[in-house]
Amino acid sequence: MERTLILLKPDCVQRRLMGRILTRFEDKGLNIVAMKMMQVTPELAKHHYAEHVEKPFYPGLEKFITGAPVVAAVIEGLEAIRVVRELLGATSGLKAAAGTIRGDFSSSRQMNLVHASDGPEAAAREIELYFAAGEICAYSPTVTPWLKADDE
Ligand code: FUP
Repeated sequence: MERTLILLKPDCVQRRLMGRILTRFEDKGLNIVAMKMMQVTPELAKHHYAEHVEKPFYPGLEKFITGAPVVAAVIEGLEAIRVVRELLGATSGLKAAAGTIRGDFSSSRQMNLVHASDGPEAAAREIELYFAAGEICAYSPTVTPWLKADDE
């Protein structure tokens, strides 16, 4: 089992797409084990996007990500980091394949609705950035035996 961090970004909240997008993860059989709505501060944005802080697009990205609340969540499942990234599609909504979340709902590189960790190190770092250990609820949904075989 892997865990990954997602953020429903301000455009997702403002466009009232939270429910429809969370449903895509639930429909896939992934398990939401932590979730909260929160305001990203400029300080948190700089930690989250540490690799981008010096880039020319960063000021606009910070203004966007701090411009309305986000919903942060931890998603758990087999190969969850890759599976969630594939459900999102390419970074730019203009390039993302139809059928992916961004391909279906976004026409923007910046306003691409959802963030997801891009690897195991990022997932560990980002989960810790947004959640205390006690905020993560490990549980096994009763439907689990109908989602995968025992040896998967
Ligand atoms: P991703 O891994 O899909 O989150 O994408 P990146 O790490 O490459 O970029 C982080 C965020 O910066 C993306 F959500 C999009 C945004 N971005 C811009 O707004 N402008 C750019 O020129 C590049 C990225």
